[in-house]
Amino acid sequence: MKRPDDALAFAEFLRDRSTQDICFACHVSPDGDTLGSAFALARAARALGKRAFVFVPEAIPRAYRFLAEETENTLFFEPKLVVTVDVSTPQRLGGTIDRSRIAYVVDHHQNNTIACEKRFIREHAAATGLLVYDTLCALDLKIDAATARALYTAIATDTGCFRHSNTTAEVFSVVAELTNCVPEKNFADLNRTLFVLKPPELLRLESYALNHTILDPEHSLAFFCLTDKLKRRFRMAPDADYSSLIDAIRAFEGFDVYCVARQSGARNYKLSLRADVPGIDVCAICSQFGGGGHTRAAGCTMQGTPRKIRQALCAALDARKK
Ligand SMILES: [Mn+2]
Repeated sequence: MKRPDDALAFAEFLRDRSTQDICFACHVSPDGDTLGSAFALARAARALGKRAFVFVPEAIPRAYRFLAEETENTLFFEPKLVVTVDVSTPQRLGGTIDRSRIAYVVDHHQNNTIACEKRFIREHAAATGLLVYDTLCALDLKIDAATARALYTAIATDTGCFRHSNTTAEVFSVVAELTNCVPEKNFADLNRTLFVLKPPELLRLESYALNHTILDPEHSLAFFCLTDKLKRRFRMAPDADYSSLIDAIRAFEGFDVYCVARQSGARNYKLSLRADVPGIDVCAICSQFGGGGHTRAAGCTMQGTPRKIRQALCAALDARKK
C-alpha cells in the first residue's frame, strides 16, 4: 500500500501528542466532499484518542445528514486546533471559525488561499476524500463501515457519481477498497440517498429550470437564474440544497458552459459554472469575479440583475476565446 509523503506528514500531525481538541472545518454550502472528508477525519482522530468534532458553517443538506448521525457530532468544545477540509478560501470558511487556530489545510482546489504553513494539497486529486483515504492508510487505521460511507460520499459526489473527467483509476481503486469495508459490499442504498431521492418541490423546480434555461448558442452557454421569487413560488425550504440544478441543466446537448445563478440577497447572485469541454477553464473565469474552484467546476458571487450578470459572464467567455 502506497504511503505518499504528504499523507504521511499529515498522519504524523494527527498522531502527534501535542495535537489535541481538533475541529475539522467544512466550507459554506457544504457538499459531500467537505462533509464526508471531515467526518472521516473526525472518526480517525477519535480512534487515535483525540477529542474531535466537525464544524459545518451552514445547515447540512438532507442527503448528508446521516454522516453527522453516524459520527455523533454532538460534542462541542473550544478547539485548540482547526483543520480546514476541502475549503479553498478564507471566505468559504464562514464567519465563526477562529482563523488563528488553523493548523493544517487539507484540500484539492486550485490556488488555495488559506494562510497556513502546514498544507496537504493535491490540486489534481478528484476529491479531498482521496487525501483522507491516504491519510487513514498512512495511520494504519482500519476503515470501518461508517468511515467507508463517509469517504464514498466524498468521492462519489465530487466525481458526479463517477461521471466527471476527474474519475481516474485511483478513484476506482480506492472505491473498490471502500466497497469491501461495508457489510453489504455495495453502495446501492447510499447511491439512492445521494443521487436519486429529492424532495418533490425540488423536482418540480428542476422541471421549471429545464423549461426556462436560456440557451445561448452564440456563447455556447446554458444559463438558468434562480430568483428568490421562484424559491417562494415553489415553496422551497429555507435550507434547500440547490446543487442538483446545475446537473439538471447540464443535460442540454450542444453547449460548452453551463451556469446556474442563485439569488442570495437583493442584488447578489451565487454562480455555479461547469465546462464540459476541454480548453475552457471556468475556474479562471470565476477568479475574475473573486471566486474559484476547479477547471471544469467553479463558482463565484456577482452583483446586479440577472440580465447584467449573464452579460458580464458572456463578456468574460468572449474574452477567453480571443
Ligand atoms: Mn471537493
